[in-house]
Amino acid sequence: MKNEMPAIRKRLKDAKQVIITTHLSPDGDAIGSSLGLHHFLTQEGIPSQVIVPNAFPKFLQWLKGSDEICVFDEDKERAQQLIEVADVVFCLDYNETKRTGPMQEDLDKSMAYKVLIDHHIGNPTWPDINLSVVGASSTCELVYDFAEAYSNGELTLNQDLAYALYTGLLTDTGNFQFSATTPKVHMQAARLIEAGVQPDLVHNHINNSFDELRLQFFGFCVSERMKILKDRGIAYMALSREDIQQFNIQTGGTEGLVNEPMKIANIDVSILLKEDEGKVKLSFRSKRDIDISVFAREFFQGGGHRNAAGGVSFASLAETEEELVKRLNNFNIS
Ligand SMILES: [Mn+2]
Repeated sequence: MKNEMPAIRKRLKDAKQVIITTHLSPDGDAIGSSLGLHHFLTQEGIPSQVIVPNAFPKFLQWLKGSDEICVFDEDKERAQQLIEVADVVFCLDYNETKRTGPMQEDLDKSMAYKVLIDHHIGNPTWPDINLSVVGASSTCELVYDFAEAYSNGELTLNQDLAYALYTGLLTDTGNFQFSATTPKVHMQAARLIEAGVQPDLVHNHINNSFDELRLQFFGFCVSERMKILKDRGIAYMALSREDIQQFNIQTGGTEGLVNEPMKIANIDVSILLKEDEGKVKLSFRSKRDIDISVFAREFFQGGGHRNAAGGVSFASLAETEEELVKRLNNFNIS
């Protein structure tokens, strides 16, 4: 990352408007990395504005600065204006602009200097500078690296920055359990704790913040909707819009649900199908070296990481389920 710093430093010094963007339906890593970078730039005396495509879940709204985030689909005129005048755009936790949903057109039009920091599989050619590392635990890990490289190894971590980055490390590693949880990730987490992060506080905000109905919804999904493909080590849950509405589930309310079947010892793959307006969203999880992103890309226009991927289908929920089972039956899980 070091080699790119002089160029970025110069761009940032000359910039009149710096914006930080992330993907649609922002998760802990998307918001954590965006706010982490924002707090770092603020510390460096560089003003910046975070813009996200749509609303993000309540369990992230305690992070400092989250109330100043511009939400594109709620404040379109302002967001468009910011993108239009921006001279530097940071693109965090995505590598295709289509992942920004309603923001895509404005981002594609923008002539700003684009800096990509991401950890998803892909080989984008559109960024001016690409600091991505495929296989890194999280974009937060890479924003930490960026901040360190930018400060020539003399990084001061303020508490707001530390909380933001810790949040993404925690959520994208599934509470430090996925295989990308390297010694380096723990080392960064240690530094963030030294900087004032209370791990239990983050954990409670993120993981222990269900309301009663949401936990009942998880129970319902596991007991009424989970199907297991015997001898294949695969579990999936297909949720209709009614299922979701019945429990009054809001944006981000199904977060983590796909991980529930993974708690079963001989389940190696878990898939969540979620009916949405005119489409079905799919989430995939796998254990060990099973690359589920290949399956997601090949059959469901998706992609992501080896052990966590997403996809979409424009058929009905029942048809998608049928298609999924058919494809799974021909898929070689090693
Ligand atoms: Mn991520």
